[in-house]
Amino acid sequence: MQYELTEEQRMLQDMVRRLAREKVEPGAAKRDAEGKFDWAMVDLIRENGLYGIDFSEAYGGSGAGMLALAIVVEELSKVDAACGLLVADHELGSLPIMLAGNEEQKQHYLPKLATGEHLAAFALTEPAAGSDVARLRCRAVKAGDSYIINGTKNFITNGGVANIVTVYAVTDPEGKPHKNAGVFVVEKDTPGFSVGKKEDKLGIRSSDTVELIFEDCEIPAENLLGQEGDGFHVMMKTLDFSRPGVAAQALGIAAGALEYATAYAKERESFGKPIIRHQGVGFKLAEMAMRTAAARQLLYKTCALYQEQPKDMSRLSPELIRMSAMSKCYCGDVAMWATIEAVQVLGGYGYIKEFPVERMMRDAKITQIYEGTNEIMRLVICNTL
Ligand code: COS
Repeated sequence: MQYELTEEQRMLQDMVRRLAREKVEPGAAKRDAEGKFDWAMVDLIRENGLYGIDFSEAYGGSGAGMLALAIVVEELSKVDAACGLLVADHELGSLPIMLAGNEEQKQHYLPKLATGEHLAAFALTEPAAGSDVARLRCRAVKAGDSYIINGTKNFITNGGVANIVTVYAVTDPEGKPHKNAGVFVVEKDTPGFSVGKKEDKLGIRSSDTVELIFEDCEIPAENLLGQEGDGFHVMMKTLDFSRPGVAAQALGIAAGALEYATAYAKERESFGKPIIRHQGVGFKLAEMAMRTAAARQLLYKTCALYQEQPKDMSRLSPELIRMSAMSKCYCGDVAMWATIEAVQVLGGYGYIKEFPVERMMRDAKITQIYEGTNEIMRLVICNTL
């Protein structure tokens, strides 16, 4: 395994960094204030071929791998975490098809997802459960050549804008908890499928977060991914593969806050010198730099290991499951901590909306919550020791 980024990965990083500075950063504060989904960001990602970065070439992707995906999400998230999430969540919604879909399903769905012509969302969480997957209630009942889905999913990123949603639903309520569900592809215009309440959030405000409602929603039986009973394992493996994407978003937030606070501390003077030269401030920045660098190493290593794994339903080793959880947990905690420190470095200016660090602090919080809370991540880590 090569330790440094390859020439191609560096070029990708430079390209996305420039794109982020020129096209994403200028509108980030406005998008946050308005809390409105911005299709211009989707177009930008589409035009630059970033949606398909970790999709296999066989299905129209660039096959650049998970580390390339992390680089893209990190660079976008440095200036706007909601924009980085567009890419990470699209991957999350598509992963059940990549991992558990049959050849026909892959050929049918993945090429349009790879170009971003279609967007994907992932629907697992319900009002009554998010962490305790085995107790989810959404139901899928087989009726001839169809399944009828009933239930509600909430906090679904991209739920209102996606063309397809990968949905977890219980097929056998009397069955064993981890063997009683399936994952289904539901297309946007299916009768009985509707978008409910849109959430007004603390952070990642321009990201689309909605409730999805299934009322006698009839889908073809061939939209089941894998077999009935595979659902829990499909979702667990999806999350193992997707959590590095959230980690990359968190890492980007931390790195963006570090960059901004450092530049500020070099300019701003107090007691006759730049505040970075006061150890109270300088040591904060040193600590932020250290933890951000450590988070990046952990994440990049995880991605390098994951991109060697086959995207199918074979079992991952406990070490790999742990690496993914550690990356997500550590990067999320670093993002939260580093953005609070960045606000402190900017003092009063850190607390007002004219400067981006308060937005970064609000955006960071979700990375400790979604795709498995950091408490669940610690559970996964200790379960795999
Ligand atoms: N990767 C792969 N397989 C996993 C796994 C993982 N991360 N975690 C558990 N499994 C497997 C186990 O190996 C076990 O397999 P067998 O039944 O074949 O032995 C099975 O799943 C059940 O495991 P366990 O008994 O540990 O399941 P629990 O119901 O106790 O739940 C946790 C385990 C809590 C780890 C799981 O439910 C989870 O990850 N929850 C968080 C879900 C989440 O991220 N929600 C956020 C919303 S999505 S944005």
